[in-house]
Amino acid sequence: MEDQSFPGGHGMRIGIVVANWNREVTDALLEGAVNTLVEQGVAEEDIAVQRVPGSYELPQGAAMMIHSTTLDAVICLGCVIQGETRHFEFIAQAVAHGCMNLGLETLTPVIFGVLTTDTFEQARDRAGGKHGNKGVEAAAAAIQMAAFQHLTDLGGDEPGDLQ
Ligand code: DLZ
Repeated sequence: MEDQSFPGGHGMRIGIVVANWNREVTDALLEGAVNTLVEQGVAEEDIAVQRVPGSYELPQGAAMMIHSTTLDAVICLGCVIQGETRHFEFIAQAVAHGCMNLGLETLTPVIFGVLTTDTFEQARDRAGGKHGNKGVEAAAAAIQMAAFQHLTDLGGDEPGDLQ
């Protein structure tokens, strides 16, 4: 990590919900996320992975995880590709709003790790290709938000101290 003050993930328990649609891409996002969590100190046994059919089901899958087990954050991983249909807009917007609302309602950080691209190639480029891996970014965001929440739970430092 570039930021030396980045909080570690030791002792954190992180859920990951992954969509099966465009699985080649979502598997690469999952790999990037899990590797990053482990590199940052999250124990492998504290990473819970669940699969859902498509990105549309990600918020509901995340809600099920939050309500059935104790988690410090949930990462939603998916890949929505603009096709011939208007499914793209409906799915992408529903997932984005669903993740945001779930995080606000439960105060468990819900991380939006969903690629929304015009082509499959663009998605591949962002799942371990020339434009990095959004799964890595999502894992970093999960740790940062979980640490933020721990600080606020303790009523201690200002959130700004995490920057
Ligand atoms: C139906 C659909 C379509 C057309 N495209 C995608 C996509 O690009 N990425 C994705 O994750 N899921 C897609 N789906 C499936 C929906 O997310 C959902 O699983 C189904 O509509 C069933 O609710």
